[in-house]
Amino acid sequence: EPLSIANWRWQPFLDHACGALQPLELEPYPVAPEFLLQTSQTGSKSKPVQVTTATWACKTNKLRQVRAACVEAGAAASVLNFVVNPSTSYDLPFFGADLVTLPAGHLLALDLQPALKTDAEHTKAVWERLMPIFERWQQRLPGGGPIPEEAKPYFSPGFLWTRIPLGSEGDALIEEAVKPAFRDYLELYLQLVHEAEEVSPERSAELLAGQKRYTSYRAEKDPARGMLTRFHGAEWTEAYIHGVLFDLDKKWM
Ligand code: DBV
Repeated sequence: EPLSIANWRWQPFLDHACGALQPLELEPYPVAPEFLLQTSQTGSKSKPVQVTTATWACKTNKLRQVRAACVEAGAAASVLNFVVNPSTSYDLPFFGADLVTLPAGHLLALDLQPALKTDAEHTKAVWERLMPIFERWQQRLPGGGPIPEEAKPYFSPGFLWTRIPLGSEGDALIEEAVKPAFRDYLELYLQLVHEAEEVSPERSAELLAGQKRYTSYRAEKDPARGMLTRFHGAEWTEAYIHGVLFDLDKKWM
């Protein structure tokens, strides 16, 4: 079912992704009600801000979990974090998008992230097709600045990463470069999914080990932890991060 959040900046991106997934045979991916939709208040007593955090999720035969974490908090924050977790029976990367609007500006990340970065069988064909897309769009966008050294094993060389100021020029850049980049990354990803064939149990075990490293890293270092904790409390946030957003350790498969 489509998810719609009033006045949410990233709604067109989620709508596009849901539309692009429609040709696949989508099955429900269960999410507990307190994570499907959570509302809270933030800001000061005199200037309260309503926060909505919502989750959209599904799965397919080849994709263990497709999920979007969506935050709408007016001027305080607007986020779409969209991650596709492939089944370990297929030699596929993750799709990751982090579209973040904060009072200080937009912070935007797109990537097809490897589970096994140093394994050419896992990366070569993906990177060859990703790099031209990366180059086309990154050159139109400002750089995002340094990323933590420890994060590097989890990025591809096609990691698109930009920081854009708020305002109409930034809005235009998002429309003219970030939106088509998002479409191109997702289109390539879904093409790779379409082409993927089942791997051996031995290969699947390697992919599982790589996915687990990636997922624990993302859960441990989630840059949204502080924000979500402020909005919804620590208990809810830890359960959301480990039980929904990066749940591979729980839903063993
Ligand atoms: N990031 C998440 C989830 C979010 C989320 C689940 C539900 O993984 C939002 C929300 N990312 C989010 C927020 C910030 C960032 C930052 C709110 C800002 C934190 C802050 O400034 O307070 C990409 N996202 C970042 C940063 C990076 C990424 C490198 C900056 C980190 C920093 O400065 O410390 N997230 C990272 C990444 C992917 C991703 C590579 C995949 C493409 O999703």
